[in-house]
Amino acid sequence: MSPSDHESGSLPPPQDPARRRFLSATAVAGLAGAGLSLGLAACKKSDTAGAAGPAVAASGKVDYSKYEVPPGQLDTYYSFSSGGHSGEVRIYGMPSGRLFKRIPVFNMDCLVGWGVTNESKAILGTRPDGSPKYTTGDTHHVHPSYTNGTYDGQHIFVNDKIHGRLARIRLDTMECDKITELPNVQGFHGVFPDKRDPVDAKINHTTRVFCGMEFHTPQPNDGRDMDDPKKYFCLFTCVDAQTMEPRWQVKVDGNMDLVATSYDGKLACSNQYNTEGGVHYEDMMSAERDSCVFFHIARIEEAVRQGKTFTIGTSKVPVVDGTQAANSDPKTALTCYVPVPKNPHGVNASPDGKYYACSGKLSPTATLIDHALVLQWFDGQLKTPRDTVVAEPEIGLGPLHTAFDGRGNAYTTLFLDSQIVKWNLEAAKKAFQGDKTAQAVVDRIDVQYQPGHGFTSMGETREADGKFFLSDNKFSKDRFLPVGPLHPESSQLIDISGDKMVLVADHSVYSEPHDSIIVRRDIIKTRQIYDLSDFPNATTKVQDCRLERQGKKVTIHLTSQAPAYGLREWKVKKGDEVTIILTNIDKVEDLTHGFAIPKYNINFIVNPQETKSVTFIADKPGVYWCYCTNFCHALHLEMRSRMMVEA
Ligand code: CUK
Ligand code: CUA
Ligand code: CA
Repeated sequence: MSPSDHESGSLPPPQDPARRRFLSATAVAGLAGAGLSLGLAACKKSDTAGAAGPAVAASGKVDYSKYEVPPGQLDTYYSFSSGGHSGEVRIYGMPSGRLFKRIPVFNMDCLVGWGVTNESKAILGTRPDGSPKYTTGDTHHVHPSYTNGTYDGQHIFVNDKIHGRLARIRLDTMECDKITELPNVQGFHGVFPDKRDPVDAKINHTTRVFCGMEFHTPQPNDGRDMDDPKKYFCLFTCVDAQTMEPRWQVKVDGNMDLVATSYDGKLACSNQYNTEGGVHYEDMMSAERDSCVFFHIARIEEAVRQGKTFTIGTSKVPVVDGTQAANSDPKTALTCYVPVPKNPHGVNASPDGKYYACSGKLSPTATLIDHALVLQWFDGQLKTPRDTVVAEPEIGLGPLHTAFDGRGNAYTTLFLDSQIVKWNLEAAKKAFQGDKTAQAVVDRIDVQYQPGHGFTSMGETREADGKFFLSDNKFSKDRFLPVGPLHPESSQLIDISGDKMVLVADHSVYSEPHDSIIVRRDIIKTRQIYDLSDFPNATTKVQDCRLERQGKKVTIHLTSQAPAYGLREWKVKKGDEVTIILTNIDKVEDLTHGFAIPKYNINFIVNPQETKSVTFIADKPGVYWCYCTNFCHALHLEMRSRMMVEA
């Protein structure tokens, strides 16, 4: 975006506050330069002055104090947020916007020691030299496990777009416990757990996690077919939520972007912006329509059981053919490709289980697809997949993601308009049926600026409570103190409990959250401390601390207890392979110790009653003070042990 773009004058006369106009113009000019023509007529003037919101006085003034969390009081919600190309997941309090924790997942983290300790490396996967296989990650979508259509507080699943990995986080410790690399997948973008079993009525919780693949590649991607993009294809992967092993994959036409699942467990779906199979962006937007592809889970699993599968390269995961050519008879089809306007982004299931909203992105529309009608298509009762569409309201420019309030309204982020638009599902359906009096759009509010994902409190569950909407915006520009060329992103809190949306807080967030979820705090039950018995290698008493040598392998069994480690010093020889197993035997909640060795690149923490280990080659003779990094005691600075490496 060059400064001249701001004056490009290709927009209707300004009506909104200057700052909003500034960015919209930039973004639209940028896209127009890319050969895009957008229906600018759809850009309507916003009307956001809150009058009926619950914290808005008759004067029109918002009582912001209602949304503050005073000292000593706790938030009412957790917000779990992806960290984008930071590779992590973050936990915030809502409505305060306080950052509580950053959970390292695919990234290195020298506070926790993620990528440093043997335990974290075992989860991350290693190279033959013992270093982590990858040290970069790109998290986009976080979704917890479900029971009875709502969050059960067990796990959160998060994708890694860059290396095609799925991670699971335990919600009792808020730590990653498994990472799975999906076979033959590049650009793993959308992820969603199932909400119940499609066949067994007794299984009312998450047992599968569905993973979309955005970047089509030759299969296997080993150097073959590189110049023949027609042979490239994508895979939709089902991972077992318990074992985290891939169960099966589906070959699909086109790409997959976001993923959503039904409340009855029967369907999963993914929006597709590149049904063209293009390799350049012009090709990817050449068709007027793309698709939202639906997967019939029970039929796919039956096909896998019957062995109607193939494998790709060295992967043993069974693959079924979900291409349109192989699924022309609805009554046996594994997939249903519903046409939607060009290059959609985002698909979300409504909390009543009835609809999927697919955002237009390059079309100023949202497409509402009826769940029951998709099932009817699979039963052969509909003429075409397009007959499953029950509404397609014009909502504004650059629609990306949709959230729901549980009262029949949808809230869609408008990237180009820098707005959130509230639209009513029933009104949109009536308008689609030709009722000229029906008005789908009921409210709009400006956000600062260019929103990506938006999400409502409990909005992806049956318990959607319609209280808050968070808009995670891609640009913050002038909303915060300047901090150099890299700006923070803005996450804006909107009260949606009334007829009118009311902006009630600007929170800054580190680049770059994509998706988040807002979870009622009573659902989350965390452990206060670890349990020593969970660690077979724990050293439970100071007296048990020792050095064990087997040839050149040295193991140091060590405890930490404020303000000392269980051994004051130890000696090893140059060239020894040293493993330090450290158990924090302090039982006091919050009493964490650290362990760092200068020049050896070792740095990690142990929480109360937790055990972690590190292994390294003692290749540098000399004295190295192993010291505590986590302030734990008045003698925290004195908490150190001497490692002597003999030449
Ligand atoms: S994608 Cu980022 S704003 Cu990865 Cu969910 Cu739409
Ligand atoms: Cu132990 Cu600081
Ligand atoms: Ca397209």
